[in-house]
Amino acid sequence: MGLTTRILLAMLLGIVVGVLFNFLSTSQLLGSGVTGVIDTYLVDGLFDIAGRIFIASLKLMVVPLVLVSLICGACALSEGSRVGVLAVKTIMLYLLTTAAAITLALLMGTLFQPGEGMEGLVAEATFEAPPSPSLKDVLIDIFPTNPVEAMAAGNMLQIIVFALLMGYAVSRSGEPGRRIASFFNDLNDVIMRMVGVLMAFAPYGVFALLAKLFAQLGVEAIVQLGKYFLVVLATLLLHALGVYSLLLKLLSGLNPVELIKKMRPAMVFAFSTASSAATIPVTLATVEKRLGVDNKVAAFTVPLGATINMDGTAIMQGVATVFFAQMYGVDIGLSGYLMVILTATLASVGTAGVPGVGLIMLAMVLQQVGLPLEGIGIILGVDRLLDMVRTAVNITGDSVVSAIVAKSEGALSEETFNDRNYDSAAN
Ligand code: DAS
Repeated sequence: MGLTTRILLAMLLGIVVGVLFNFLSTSQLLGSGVTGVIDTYLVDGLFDIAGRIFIASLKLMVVPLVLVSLICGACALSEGSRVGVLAVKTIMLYLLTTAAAITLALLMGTLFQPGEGMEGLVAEATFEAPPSPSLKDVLIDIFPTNPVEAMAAGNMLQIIVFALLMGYAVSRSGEPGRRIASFFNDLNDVIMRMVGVLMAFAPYGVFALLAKLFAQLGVEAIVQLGKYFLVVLATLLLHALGVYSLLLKLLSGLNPVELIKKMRPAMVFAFSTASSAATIPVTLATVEKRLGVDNKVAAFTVPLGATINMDGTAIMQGVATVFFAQMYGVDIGLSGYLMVILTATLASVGTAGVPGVGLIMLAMVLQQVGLPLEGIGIILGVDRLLDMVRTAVNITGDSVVSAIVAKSEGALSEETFNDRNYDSAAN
């Protein structure tokens, strides 16, 4: 049985076991003693430990993989001096898909009115908005003052800038540069092999994360905010299966069904971890080995996308903004909606893909349009599950843009892309 199949089965099994434990806990069918043992030794014990180790093992590989693979990619790109063109194409497509996502979300929120009749809902918790970074701060912060500090902090944009600069310099260094490039290519192979080794343990990690989450998931919050939850979910699916498919077909002629089937392992990782950043090693390996995107493109587009391209997050922010405007009876008008699109798109540029970052950015968006932040405390209860789904959408958007850009640069193997061996997973 291939790794992809095992990961998908582990996901389903984790959800079933989690829901079962949730039912036993809420129904007290087995008595508080047995339920207490399950919670203590399994849910908060074995599952919690295995899940955290799994996420740590993924995060372990992010910085070395992004740094080394991007230096290799930049070396190869610089020979064709295509770095600038690649960067412009990639960033333009990422901003386009994010703006499309939030526009779709505002339309769906206006159409289905999730906030209608929700006046008087009480917030679960208060929420302080972090200061909104200005465009100037975001641009200045992209350039590292200390590469070691950037790597230690996992500052993806600064690591990307440093790696691009280093790769460019290596490609301009004649014979010594060729030796260094060869070293980095060998090192990249070793790191990708390490990712493959870690992925072999993925089914256990995915099972543990999902079993724990669904064992503790509060269903009542989802019922109370059912309409909001369903509108976000429907918009995420519409964007992932509709907008991405259209974009991929129109701009590259590639088959969107193939892409979705091949990206399943990375989607499950993103869903399980709720972190685009932690999923980078899997997204990168999957985009290269299963979609056939050359490393010189994927090494740039995937880490960049995990940081600045969060379409799923933008969708939640769009629907949540309409939900709050309706709930508080505030008419933010067309200018307000345009401000939401701009703020949400910019807010996603400077924030890393980690669990819950979408809510932090939502605070910036709400502040921009003058909506009270208390509303965030109301949707907190359903946000974890939505975060997992929108993270899977985020990395899917990264893979779609990677394939489009690679195809346009003649850096995508269509033979690999169309190869139906779905278990030649990324390892
Ligand atoms: N969990 C974030 C990510 O990793 C998305 C979000 O919080 O909305 O992409």
